[in-house]
Amino acid sequence: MTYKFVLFEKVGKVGIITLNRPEALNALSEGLIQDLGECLERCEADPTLHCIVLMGSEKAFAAGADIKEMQSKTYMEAYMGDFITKGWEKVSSCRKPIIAGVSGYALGGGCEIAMMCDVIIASETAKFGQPEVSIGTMPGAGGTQRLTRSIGKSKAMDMCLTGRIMEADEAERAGLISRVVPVDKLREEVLLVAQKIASYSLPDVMMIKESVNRAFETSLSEGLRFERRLFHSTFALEDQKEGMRAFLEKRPPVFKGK
Ligand code: DAK
Repeated sequence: MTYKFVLFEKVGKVGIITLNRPEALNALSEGLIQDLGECLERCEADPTLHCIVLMGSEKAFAAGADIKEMQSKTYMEAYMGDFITKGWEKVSSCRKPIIAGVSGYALGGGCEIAMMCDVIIASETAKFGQPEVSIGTMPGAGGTQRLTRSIGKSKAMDMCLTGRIMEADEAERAGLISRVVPVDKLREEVLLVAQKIASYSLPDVMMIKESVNRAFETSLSEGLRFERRLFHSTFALEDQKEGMRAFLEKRPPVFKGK
């Protein structure tokens, strides 16, 4: 299947989605978000895919929601139409791990989509920001919430209230991203990380993702209980028996994803 605004390719067990609206710096139009949502659904449904990579171009991961589409919307149109909610939630509700590979601008909704992913790996040229305040609005896809949980109140306030840009090195120090790599190595590094994750047992990987995400929704004691329950359940996996047997037999494991 092909899409108008995203490119899709499979490399082994990794699905690579590339946002592809270069003339608008990958501004997240309704069409692009719809394509992204459909492509993610397809990755979720494909049992041969264990990990997803989401990238943009070298100049822009995404420069935000499409301002041309939004500018003339009325309050009633936005509220009653649940404006740009649907496709966006496909990213945060995806159960397989998603690695964002960010180069260039990740602004507004672009920064928010990156934060919906599980790991952000950025090139040295990456620029993160929530500049909505500068165009008369505010972050609307999790910017005030995920950024605050990620980099703390003071920096999140600074970003959202001033609309300033945060370069890759600061983003790494602040904990927004996990690694910074040279721009010409970004795809290769992101793919290596995705392939590493994809080499493990898929149910294990999905449970780890679910458990880490619980940390944002629960108290510590409830989160620990949740983690313990999932940990116990991994003993029902053939992959747990195989993984530990392989360790004892000093050979690489062969995971079956069950
Ligand atoms: N929307 C539409 N077009 C955009 C765009 C955007 N966000 N960003 C760039 N473009 C277009 C430009 O209009 C230009 O098109 P032409 O004029 O050539 O037709 C083309 O991309 C190249 O852009 P520039 O000429 O401006 O390129 P520069 O290198 O000079 O500047 C820039 C790059 C990224 C600094 C600049 O383009 C810029 O400031 N862009 C806007 C950034 C921004 O304000 N983003 C935040 C948008 S608000 C929600 C979900 C999401 C959201 C809200 C709610 N829900 C789920 C409820 C998100 C809101 C936002 O993201």
